[in-house]
Amino acid sequence: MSKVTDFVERVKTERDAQILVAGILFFTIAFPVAFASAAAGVEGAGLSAVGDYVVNGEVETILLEESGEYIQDGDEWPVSQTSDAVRNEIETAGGNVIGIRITLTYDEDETASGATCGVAGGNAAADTITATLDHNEMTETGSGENPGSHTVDLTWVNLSLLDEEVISGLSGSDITDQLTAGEAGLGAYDIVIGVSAATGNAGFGCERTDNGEDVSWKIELLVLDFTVAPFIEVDATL
Ligand SMILES: [Ca+2]
Ligand SMILES: [Ca+2]
Repeated sequence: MSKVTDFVERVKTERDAQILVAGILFFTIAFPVAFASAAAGVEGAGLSAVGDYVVNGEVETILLEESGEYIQDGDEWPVSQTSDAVRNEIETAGGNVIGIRITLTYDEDETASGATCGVAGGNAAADTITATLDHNEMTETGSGENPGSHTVDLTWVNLSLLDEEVISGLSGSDITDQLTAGEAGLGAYDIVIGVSAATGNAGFGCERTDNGEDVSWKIELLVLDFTVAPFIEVDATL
């Protein structure tokens, strides 16, 4: 007797074999049905239900300009940029432009002249370097003192959602809306860099001079790529 016919014979007569077959049949049918219905539940609710969600997002930068200029004390240096200049890069990064960033670096160029400067040269007084970013009537300003560097970000989506491990009380669609800039992220970006120089004090016979500052900058667009998914708690005790 072959093993198969032997088993069939046992199923006909033995209770253990019958239970085994019933069990195999149950799991073969029940598992796919259970998984399909669980998946349909998630699919059916989609992102429209208010519940618990997790967001995974990454901000990518696209370089608009890397430049520098000597800016006289009290002067402002305007820079105009548009999203058209980097249209392909934006598309490659997913298209969701959520902000603009400027990073400025600057030293101190204060000079001292006079016979006594070797001993009475005094100290430099810090200049203030300011950058203002404008887009669609939104604006952000940030200043720093030299020597040093600082960064100013102007963003127009709710980036705080990325800091939350689990977001509750919103629908997935609401979260998506709050993180999507769409057309509003594109267009013109206006940047103004200004310097307010300060001159330090020196001793008798030495004079300090400060006409402005040599400022370098990097201007970047911020592009957010993200996914929203229902949060499913996994019971570690199972
Ligand atoms: Ca100075
Ligand atoms: Ca200076």
